[in-house]
Amino acid sequence: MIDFNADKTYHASGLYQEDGFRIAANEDGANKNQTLVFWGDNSAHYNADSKGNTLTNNYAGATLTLTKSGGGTFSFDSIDMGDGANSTSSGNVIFNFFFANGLTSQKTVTLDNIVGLQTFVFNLTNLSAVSWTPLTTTAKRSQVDNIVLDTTVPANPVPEPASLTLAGIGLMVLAASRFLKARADS
Ligand SMILES: [Ca+2]
Ligand SMILES: [Ca+2]
Repeated sequence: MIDFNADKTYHASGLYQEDGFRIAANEDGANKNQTLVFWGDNSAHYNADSKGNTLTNNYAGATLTLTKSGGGTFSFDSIDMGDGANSTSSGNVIFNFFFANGLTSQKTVTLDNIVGLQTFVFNLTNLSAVSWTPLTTTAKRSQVDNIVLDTTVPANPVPEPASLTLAGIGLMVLAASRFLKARADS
């Protein structure tokens, strides 16, 4: 789980890495390296995680993209989100999901007008990237925390042909033994 809690002081950046994952800002120009903001203990009222820290998108409409460092597929289970200043602002954030097979999907979530984090569950597998962009006026900044990811889920949970064959042989042996027993009993 990416919890951002290693950062306890205010600072800005354009790239964050934790647990073998990276989150990068897409913005071009002067603001690129200041898009990701850690409010830290000095701005605790902005920080939606009272026990640690979050990652805030500090520029309106900027897209953040999550990938594995060095590439690879992963599962995206859930993410906690709040508005950028931990206020009562609500609004929409659009998620884009990029699957390893080249397909994409999109989902818009609505941040509520309650202070603090709320959890959005996705449970999507075989992803190569996830990006999100705050859309509406009051939520053009957003903060994220507790991103639950899984890299251990098999890329393809369908049984291997070899194990299917073994199961098939097992069934044939069982049927044959029943047939022989039936003959012996008669
Ligand atoms: Ca945190
Ligand atoms: Ca909220």
